[in-house]
Amino acid sequence: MGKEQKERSVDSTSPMEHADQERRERQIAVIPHIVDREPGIVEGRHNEIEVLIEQALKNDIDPEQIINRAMIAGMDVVGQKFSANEIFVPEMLVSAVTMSKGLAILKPLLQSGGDDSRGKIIVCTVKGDIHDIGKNLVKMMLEGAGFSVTDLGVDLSVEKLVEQVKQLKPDILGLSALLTTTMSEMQKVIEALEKEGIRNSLRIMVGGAPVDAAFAEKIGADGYGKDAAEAVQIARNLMP
Ligand code: B1M
Repeated sequence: MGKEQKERSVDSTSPMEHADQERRERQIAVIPHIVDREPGIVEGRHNEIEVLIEQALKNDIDPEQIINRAMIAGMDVVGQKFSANEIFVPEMLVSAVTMSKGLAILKPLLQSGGDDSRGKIIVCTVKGDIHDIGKNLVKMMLEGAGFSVTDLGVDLSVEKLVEQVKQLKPDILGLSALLTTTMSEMQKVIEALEKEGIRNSLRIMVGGAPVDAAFAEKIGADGYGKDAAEAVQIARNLMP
């Protein structure tokens, strides 16, 4: 390609695309100042999160961007600070409360108002694990995508889960674990469903920070979602 031709192709972006790009850059730049990682989630300012989110929305920032770029990023900072002994469980808990409050505010904006007819899903956090923010987010996104989701909560025993699967007959079972020590519970669930002869009546999707695709395959799960958006994609693919 000649120099002149190259320049022309670089300039070929339409004014609309330029405007879109500028808008995106402006939004990304403004997020840290509004739902700031520091005052917002990391410092657990639960009394201010509503106002911070309102400001972000007024600035035309997409709810999913607020969640992913500001809030989840904030929780990652919390995790790093906890690992470095800069903060402890009580502070982590206040950040979690702030995060949950923020998600509740944004929830209606993520709902599609669909007819819940895409399929039936059970979600829960496995036995021994009380982390529920990621699981709640996955639930919200699945509902937003039109699935009917039953949330069985946290720290759920294998026995209770098997009982609920028999009763509710979901298309998909979604298991979340945030601790390396509770990942093995996922395998126990699958083994228990196999023992009951109902493993093949549903699809199993797993996720959570320590989980990956290789682990999912190793324990015989049908799918792994890296984040809530991917979980929706996987759930769609898992539906018959
Ligand atoms: Co805990 N905690 N925590 N904690 N905590 C972690 C997980 C940790 C990584 C922090 C750290 O050390 N850096 C560490 C685990 C280390 C490990 O096992 N390798 C840890 C620890 C050690 C602990 C305790 C043991 C601390 C203690 O008591 N000494 C204790 C355990 C309690 C228990 O469960 N038995 C504990 C307690 C807590 C709080 C209660 C204080 C609080 C949880 C409050 C709550 O959930 N209601 C808490 C928090 C907040 C965290 C961090 C900081 C944040 C977790 C979070 O909410 N992230 C976390 C560090 C971190 O992850 N950065 C940490 C935001 C959320 C949106 O992301 O949950 O990853 P996540 O979910 C994502 C994906 O993973 C995925 O999609 C979500 C959205 O993108 N996903 C799925 C999740 N589930 C899915 C399911 C799917 C598909 C995708 O399909 C079904």
